[in-house]
Amino acid sequence: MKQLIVFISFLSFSIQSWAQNPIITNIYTADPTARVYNNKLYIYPSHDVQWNPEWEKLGAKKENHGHVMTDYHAFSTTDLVNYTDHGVIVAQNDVPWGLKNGYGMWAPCITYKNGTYYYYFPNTPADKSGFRQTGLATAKNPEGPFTIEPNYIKGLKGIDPNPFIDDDGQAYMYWGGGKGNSLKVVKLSDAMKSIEGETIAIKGLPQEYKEGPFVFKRNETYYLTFPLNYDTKNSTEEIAYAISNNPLGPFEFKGTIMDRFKDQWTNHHSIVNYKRQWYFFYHYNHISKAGNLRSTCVDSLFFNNDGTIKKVKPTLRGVGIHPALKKIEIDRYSKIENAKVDFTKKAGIPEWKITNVKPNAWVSYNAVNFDTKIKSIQLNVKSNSDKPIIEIRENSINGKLIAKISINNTQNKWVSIRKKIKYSPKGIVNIVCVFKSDVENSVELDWIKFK
Ligand code: FUB
Repeated sequence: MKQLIVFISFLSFSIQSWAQNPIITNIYTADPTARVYNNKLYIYPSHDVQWNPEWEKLGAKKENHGHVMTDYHAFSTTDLVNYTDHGVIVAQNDVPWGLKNGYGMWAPCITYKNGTYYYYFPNTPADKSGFRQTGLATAKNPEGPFTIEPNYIKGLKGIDPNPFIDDDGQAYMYWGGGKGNSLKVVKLSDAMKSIEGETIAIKGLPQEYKEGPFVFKRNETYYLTFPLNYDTKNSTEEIAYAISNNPLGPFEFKGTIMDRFKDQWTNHHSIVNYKRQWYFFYHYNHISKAGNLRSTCVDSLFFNNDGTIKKVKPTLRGVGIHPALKKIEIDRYSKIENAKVDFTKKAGIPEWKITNVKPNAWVSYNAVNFDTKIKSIQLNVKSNSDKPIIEIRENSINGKLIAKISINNTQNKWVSIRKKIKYSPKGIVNIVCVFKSDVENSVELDWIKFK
């Protein structure tokens, strides 16, 4: 998979184009909060970086959990296919109350009220008043510039702040992490810069480790969703949820939204409705395969008729209608049989390929929009045998034949080949690549592109 990058030399502003999971690959991002502002979908994740031992000379100390987090970026999209990176919006060494080089900028969250965007973030305090305190930065635009408040908000010691504003205008802050009744909620003042009234430790949830609360409202029901780990020593986090008819609870536990990843301790999510579809944003270590260098992903979320949430299965394909003329990274497949995916390039912006192709292998890629007539197809392939064939079919392995490409031996070099198509699909269809070769591993496929 290769992503198009256009750097615009205007401050640190860059525009990037991604699709499929992970949706952000130029930097490692985790804990994504997705919000819709001005008809655009914005993503506010945290930013994982690799620890540099040189930083110890500057007085920095690596925390033993291994998260190293320096600053926050904001991203936006209008089609869930092309994303813009708006650059750094808040950085650790600009936080007046923060420990310089503290590397503790964990999961942030944002909300909007009366013309102002309120961005809440955890950070290591310089006054040693706790592991993390919650800071606030405000802006007039969703991508900033943000102004950081001089002090942290008193009474919000801890991690993973999640502001929620109810339909009557009352704002609440959820936050916390740990075992027992560790998730908390409190009202925020009208000015959004302090807490008001009593802090409630939310009861009725599993007593094991929880963090990262994210609350949303649908049809008068308040959904409190959160990462949950039943066995912090031997297991990893799933995303679970509870419901209530009151933002302060009591909440009734309902179960799992996303099952745990076996090879990544954390997961952290947000849920948003955009253009009449619900989406589940989360993180997984697709690129690094390391627990503390995570990448933001998105998949669709659906409700049952009774308001309960259907489990979300993480996919590589992700979401978004793919324009037919945009390069298709087929290695971010919808379904695959008798083949595998591996990196072609891991450093920098990663790329993947379809490999280990066995006889009768096929790969499908859903939701490609053929709103223009296509004439040819281009494939980036590598082959070490004569005449393996790739058929491109519509919707299924026996579907209408779009193109049939016999591939010469490329002597194990990547080659881009072009072929006239036999049939141009119409509307939104699924693309299926069927590999026809009796020789195992005779061909690898990187991407396809219709013209
Ligand atoms: O990203 C650092 C921490 O890991 C977050 O604050 C937690 O929710 C977990 O994802």
